[in-house]
Order: sequence, then structure tokens, then C-alpha cells
Amino acid sequence: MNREASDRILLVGAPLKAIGNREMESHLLELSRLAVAAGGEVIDTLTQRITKRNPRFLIGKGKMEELAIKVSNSRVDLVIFDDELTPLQGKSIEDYLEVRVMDRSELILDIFAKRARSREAKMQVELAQLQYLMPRLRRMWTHLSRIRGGIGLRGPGETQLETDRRLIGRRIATLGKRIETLNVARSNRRKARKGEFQVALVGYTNAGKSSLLKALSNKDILVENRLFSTLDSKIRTVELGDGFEAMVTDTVGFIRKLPHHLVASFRSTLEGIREANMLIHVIDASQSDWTSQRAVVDDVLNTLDLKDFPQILVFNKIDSIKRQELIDLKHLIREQEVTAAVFVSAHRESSLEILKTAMRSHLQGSFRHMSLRMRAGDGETLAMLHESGEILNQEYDGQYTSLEVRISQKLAGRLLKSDDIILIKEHVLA
Ligand SMILES: Nc1nc2c(ncn2[C@@H]2O[C@H](COP(=O)(O)OP(=O)(O)OP(=O)(O)O)[C@@H](O)[C@H]2O)c(=O)[nH]1
Ligand SMILES: [Mg+2]
Repeated sequence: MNREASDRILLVGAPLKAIGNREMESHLLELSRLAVAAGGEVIDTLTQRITKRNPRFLIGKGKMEELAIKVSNSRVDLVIFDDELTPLQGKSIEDYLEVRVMDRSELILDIFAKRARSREAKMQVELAQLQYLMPRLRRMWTHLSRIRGGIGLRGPGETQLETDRRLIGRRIATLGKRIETLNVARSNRRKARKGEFQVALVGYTNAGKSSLLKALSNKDILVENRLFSTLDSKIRTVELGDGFEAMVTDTVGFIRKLPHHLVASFRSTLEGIREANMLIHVIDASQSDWTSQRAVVDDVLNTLDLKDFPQILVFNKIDSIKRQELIDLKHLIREQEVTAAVFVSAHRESSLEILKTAMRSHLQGSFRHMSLRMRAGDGETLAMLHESGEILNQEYDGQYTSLEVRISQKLAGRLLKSDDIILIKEHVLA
């Protein structure tokens, strides 16, 4: 979207269920942070609890009139709905208000489009945007005719719409193919890294993932107090002490109601998380609604089939909560939680030791250091060890090959099932 930095924005929240006031406020606050992240200025808000979605306006007719008055009195030029609008609702509301209207999904897509840097991220966002746009072409044309000062609200003729649909359809197909090609290249690159201990940082946007990676790796990484500052995954080596190290990936943050087109087109990037040995789920402990933020992240992990993946919960930003709150939080987590949890502040380096220790103990649990003996000439097993593990030493004595290897628990289990491979010695991992 070609929006100017100074858009005067009005936000509309129309929660369907009877949700509490605090929750409604926090949803609107988040929407306003998103609006600011997109470069706009929030002038006013309007809320209505609805029992049923009005198919034409989402909110009731009376409320719509109130909205129209606010829009003209405050010289608003963009109205953003927290809830998803059907193509029909978007069009009717826009025609009624005579200003641009978008929903939360479109706003998030817009921010992603602005932030995308790598070629792949740009293509993924464009794909998601076009898929969102397809059923809404008629409304988008109305935007254009307004921007160009077109007469009235006249859109293009049907033929024009058809041509556009065809062109967009073609572009969607091309992007899909190109992204697929990049996926193959990426998965080849990933294989080369299999022998390393890989960790993926996941979490709600602004939880402090990049800050943690920066503090853990002592490398410069973009950290910003705005939503969705990271779009492209960054990988950094983190020293865990005693000679152990991990390759840690920073990923895009999650958010409530992440547009499904976006999840779909970022799916391949997100699925990269699966290649990791474990996840670090970063939670902003200073947010009063961290439980619902955590649930959102768990939901996304669920759709990616990553729910039962080894995980450490990291409660971050403990420097900005009160001492007693921290004590209560720790108490609550120790009582209820089965997953390992640590409490840290990315701004206090000393607090990160405990996280490194937790990572190290996962590492020690996920790798084995062993001496093996196998038939000389078993090229297949040798290739597998080369590809997925680390060969520390290798000797031939005619009939057999003796190997000292560092490999994942998974691979070790698979190899030792075979009668042709004999375990000579299990070393202490060091
Ligand atoms: N007080 C405090 N602020 C923190 C801490 N960690 C991060 N922050 C702040 O939180 C904001 C977001 O941090 P980021 O590291 O960019 O968060 P992120 O999870 O990478 O966010 P996205 O990339 O947008 O998903 C920044 O203003 C950080 O300075 C912490 O431990 N304490
Ligand atoms: Mg980040």
C-alpha cells in the first residue's frame, strides 16, 4: 500500500464474544502499536461488543453512523478494524465512510512488506499480499480511483477486473515456484549443518528474542521497541562454556490473529524451526497478558506440528517487574509447568548464565560421543555419519573401520539397531 507516514488513523474493535474490558483494551493497544509500526498516527478509537457479525458493516448500523461522524470530525483518513473483514464488508464500509478501510490482516501484511529485506522474505510477503488481494480487487480499485482523484466511486469495468485477476493469478503461480526453488537450496544448506547443536528462538513479537541473541552472542543484531522488527532469520554462534557451542536462529515474531496467508507463505521458513534440536520460547514476563501471548505462540507451533518439540521457556524482561511479582511468577511456574523454565533479562548479562546452562544440559542430552566399529567399505553408513554427525577420528584395519563420532541421539539409536555396527565405547560428552 502506498500510505504516507502521517496517516490519521481511527481504530475499531468489535469483539464478538463477551470478553473482559482488560482484554479488549489490550487488543486495541496492540492494534495501535501495529498502526504505529506501519507509520501511522492513531487519532481515535471506537469499540462495540457485538453478538452477531453484521454481514454488511460488521458493527451495527447505528454504530456505523457514529463512526462516520468521528471520521469526518477528526479528519481521519484511514480506518482499521481489529477483526477480519470479508471482502463485501470491506467494500461496503469503505463506500459508506468514503475513506480507506483495512483490517488487522492487511495492516500486518503491510508492515511485513515494509520490513522484508531478503529476496525470499520479499517474495513470501508479496505472495501473501496477492492472495489476500485477490477476492478484494474491486475495493482496491476504489482506493486507486480515490488516490488518483477519480470521479465518484466508479471502479474499473468487469473486463479490467478479469484481466487483473488473471495477471495476479499468474504472478501467484510464479512466486510459488520461485519460493519452492529457494526452499530446496535452503534445505541443502541446512543438511550441511546437521552435526551442530541448533536452537531456534521463537516467541511473541517484541518479547526480546533478538535482544537475547545479541546478548548471548555478543554480536550486533537489530533490536527495536516496535512490533515485527525481525523478519529474516539470523543465525549466530553462542558459546555455552566448557567448549560447547550452539547455532542459534532468531525468527520472526508471532502475533494474535497472524493472517493465515502469511503463515502459509512463511511456512517453509517456519518449518526450518523443525531442523533445530530444540526451541527456546521467549516470553515477555512484563506483559500482564503473557499467558495469552504464550498461547498464541503455542497455537502457531501447533499448526507447524512442533508442539511436542523439546523446549525451554525463557521468561524475559524480569528487570522490569516487581520483586514480589517475580517471586509469585516463579512459584506459579514451578507448580504448574512441566517444561524447563528460566527467568532472565536480556539486559543483565549475569542472568543469562542460567539459560546457557539449561541449553548445555539439553545439548548433552541430545548428542552422544561414541566409538564405533563397522565393516570397512560400508560407504552408506559413512556417508550418513559425514552428513549428519561429526567424525572425530577414523582408522582402518583391513576388515573394519573404527570411528570416534559425535552424533545426535536419534542417529545413534538408528545406527546401533543394525547388527553390523558395534558400540566399542560411550564417552562422556565434552
Ligand atoms: N526491560 C527490558 N527490555 C527488554 C529486554 N529484552 C528486550 N527488551 C526490549 O524489548 C524490545 C523488543 O526487543 P527485541 O529483541 O527487538 O524483540 P523481538 O522479540 O526480537 O521482537 P520482533 O523481532 O519484533 O519479533 C526492545 O525495546 C528491547 O530493548 C529485557 O530483558 N528487559
Ligand atoms: Mg527481533
